[in-house]
Amino acid sequence: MIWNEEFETLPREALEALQGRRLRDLVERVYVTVPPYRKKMQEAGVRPEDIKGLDDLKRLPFTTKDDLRDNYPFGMFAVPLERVVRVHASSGTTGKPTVVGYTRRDIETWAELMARTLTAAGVHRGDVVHNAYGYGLFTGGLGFHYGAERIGATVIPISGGNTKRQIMIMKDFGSTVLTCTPSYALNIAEVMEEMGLRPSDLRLRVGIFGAEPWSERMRQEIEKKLQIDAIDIYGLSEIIGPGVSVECIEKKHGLHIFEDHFIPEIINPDTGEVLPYGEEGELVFTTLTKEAFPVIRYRTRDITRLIPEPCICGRTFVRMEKVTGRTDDMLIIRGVNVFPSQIEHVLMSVEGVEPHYQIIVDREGALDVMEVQVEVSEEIFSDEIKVLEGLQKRIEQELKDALAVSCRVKLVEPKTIQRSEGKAKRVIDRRKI
Ligand code: DLL
Repeated sequence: MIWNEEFETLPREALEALQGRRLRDLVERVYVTVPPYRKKMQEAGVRPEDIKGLDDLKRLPFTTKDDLRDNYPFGMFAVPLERVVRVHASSGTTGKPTVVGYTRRDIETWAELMARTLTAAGVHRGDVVHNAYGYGLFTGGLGFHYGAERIGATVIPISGGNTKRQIMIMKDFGSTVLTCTPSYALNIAEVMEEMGLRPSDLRLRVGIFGAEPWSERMRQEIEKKLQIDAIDIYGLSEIIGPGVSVECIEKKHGLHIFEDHFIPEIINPDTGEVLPYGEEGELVFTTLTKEAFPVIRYRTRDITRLIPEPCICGRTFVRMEKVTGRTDDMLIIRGVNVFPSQIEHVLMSVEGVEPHYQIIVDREGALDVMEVQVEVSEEIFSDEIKVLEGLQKRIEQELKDALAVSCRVKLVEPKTIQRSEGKAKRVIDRRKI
C-alpha cells in the first residue's frame, strides 16, 4: 500500500523538476531569512540566482553540526519564533543540545511523511500501534504519534521503560504494531520469554525499528523471537526526525527516501566530492519544504550508499542502504546519541579528575551498557573509600544529567589508562550487532 500515490510514484523526470523548483525557492528564502546561510553563501561566492535547478546544488556550501552549535539555540530558524509551534532537540557534541523547530505546516508535513512511513510498513487504520519511542525532546515518540493518528490507527503513547508493564499492555490492548528501537525490541522479546509468554499470546504483526544502527542478523532474531516483520526506519532531528526514509514491507531492502521533501547526496567525507549512485560515503540532505528549520546540504555523518534501481513496491524514490557506521565518534546508547566529547566535558568540570578516560560499551542481553573509566589524582585515590565512592556517584549522576542515559563510572589509579601515541582511542565498543 502507498499512502500518497501521486508523490510517491512520480516519474523521475517530474520528481527532479519538482525538486529543482523547490530548491530554487528554498535558497531564495534562506538567503533572506537566515543570516548564517547568507554569510556562508557570500563566502562561497554563490548568489540565490545562481541556483537554477538541481544541478546547481553542488555549488552550495555544506552545513554541519558546528554551524548549528554556533547559532544555538534558534539562530538558524528561518521564521520568527511566533511561528514556531514546537521544538525538539538531540545531543550536541558538547553540553548544549542541537535544537530544531517546526511551524504548524512543518508538523503537518511530518505527520504526512510518518503516515507514508507507517503505510510502507503495512500499517493501516484498525491497527493498534504500541509506540515505545521516547516522548519528549526526542523526535521519535511524537513523530510516530502524529503519523499513526494521521492514518487513523489507534495509538498507545506508552513511551519507553517498564518493560513488563509494556508487555501486559500489548497483550491486553491487542497491539498489532510495535514501534521502538531495535535493541529495545529484543529486550522486550527477552522479557516476554522470562514471563513465560509466547509470540502467539500477542497480536503483533509488524515492528518499525530505528534511531540506531542494527544488522540483518538482528532483524532475523527480532523477527523470529516476536514472529513479526521488522522494518527499518531512518531519520534525524536536523532533517525532520523519523520520516526521512523507510523500508517497504514488499522488499525490506533499502530505505526509500522521501525525495519530494529531501534531496540526498553521497559525498566523500574527506574531500566533499559528490559520489555517483552506488558508491559508499557520507549521507548529506537538503530539506525542500521545511519552513522553520530548513537545512542546506546538511552533513549527517552517517555512512551509506544510494540504490537507484526501481523497487517492486512501485515507489520511484531512491533507496539508501542500511546505515552501517558514522564518520565521527557518536555512539548510540539505548537509543540516545552520545558524543565522547560530552562525557569529557562533564569529567573536566569535576575536581580531582584527570584528563585520562576511556569509554567501554557492551551489550548485556539486549541492553547497551556503558562504563566510563577515569583516572583520579593521587590525593583522591589515596583517600578513604567513602570519599571515592561519593565521587563516583557524583560523576555518575552528572553524566546521567548531561547525557540523558545512565552509565557506570569506575575510578582508576593515576597512570593506568593507556596513553595514546596519536589519536586517543577513547571508545572501546564491544557490541556485536
Ligand atoms: O533517531 C530519529 C528517529 C526516531 C529515527 C525514531 C528513527 C526512529 P536523532 O536522535 O537526531 O534522531 O538521531 C539521528 O541516529 O544520524 C543516525 O546516526 C542514527 N539513526 C537513526 N535511524 C537509524 C537507523 C532519530 N535506522 C541519528 N539505522 C542518525 C542506523 C540510525 N542509524
